[in-house]
Amino acid sequence: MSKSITLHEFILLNQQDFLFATGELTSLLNDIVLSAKIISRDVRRAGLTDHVLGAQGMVNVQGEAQQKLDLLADQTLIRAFESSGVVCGIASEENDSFVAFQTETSKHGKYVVLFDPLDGSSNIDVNVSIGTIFSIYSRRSPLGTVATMDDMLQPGTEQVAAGYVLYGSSTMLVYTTGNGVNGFTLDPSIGEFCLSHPNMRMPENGRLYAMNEGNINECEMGLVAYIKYCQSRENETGMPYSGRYIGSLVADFHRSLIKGGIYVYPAVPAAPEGRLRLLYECNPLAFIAEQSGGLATTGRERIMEIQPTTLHQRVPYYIGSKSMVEKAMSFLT
Ligand code: AFP
Repeated sequence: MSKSITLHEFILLNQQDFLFATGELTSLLNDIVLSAKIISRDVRRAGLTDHVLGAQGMVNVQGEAQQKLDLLADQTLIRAFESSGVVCGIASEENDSFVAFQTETSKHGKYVVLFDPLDGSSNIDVNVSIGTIFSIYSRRSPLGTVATMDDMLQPGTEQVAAGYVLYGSSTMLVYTTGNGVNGFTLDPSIGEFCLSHPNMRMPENGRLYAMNEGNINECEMGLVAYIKYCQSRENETGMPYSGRYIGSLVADFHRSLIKGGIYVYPAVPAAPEGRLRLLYECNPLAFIAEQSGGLATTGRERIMEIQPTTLHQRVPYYIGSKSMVEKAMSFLT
């Protein structure tokens, strides 16, 4: 049997991909790997200990009930980034504002990290897949100073790296640094992520569509027509597509990455800008989608080209197989 490559080895082997590499991004990715192992351990124990399952009793800036595991994951990541020495600040879906680290070492950190510590948290208590999503940017403010809002509000095209950890039937970490997408599965017996999905390519087309169809009567006519097309024999397969919706974007996206498919979260009256957050969810997955051959748009414009104006900005989201996203967009006026 050939020896599997661990994520740690893979990151080191690919360090030369980064122009003027100093090892700092490598070290940051390794911090994320360690946090992923800690969060995965906590997720796997959900239900066994009191401090993991259930609501924390607080509501986040988006008005959503925070789960205990949301906060545990958030704190795990913030601690890792604060002590990394290469990150000057972070922004997280769970916090009202961004955090600028205050130590001298942090002020010299080159990077900012934006993340959703636990995406799909309403699925925690029902034992359905959830995930962590992250996005890394080079800071814009001068080295030696504290991070600023300007560091956080960068378009997705500026991402240096992005990825997600999926706590599913196994724990997987998928990431890109702009040179394709690779996936690693956590082998619990050795506590290491091993390269299991090298050079991931999203199928150009698919026959699975995902959206919260409870909202269908609230959607714009073009989207209603596209969903009818998915359900008809009019599409190129001559058979209705299958509907699949987990309600954890990261898990729905992962399925599209492997099998092909489209995920849509449109603007609806209850969420006039859409529900998903540009900085924590949409941009990182858009980077992975594009790097694997897929597409991510608002239905009208490329997600990664949007200039963010606020930290918790939301956007309509169409992501998945290139042909399917293009087809969906052709229905919108
Ligand atoms: P939470 O992380 O707050 O549970 O949000 C999950 C999410 O952002 C995304 O992962 C889901 O696809 C989407 O919301 C689910 O929204 P609906 O419940 O409206 O379908």
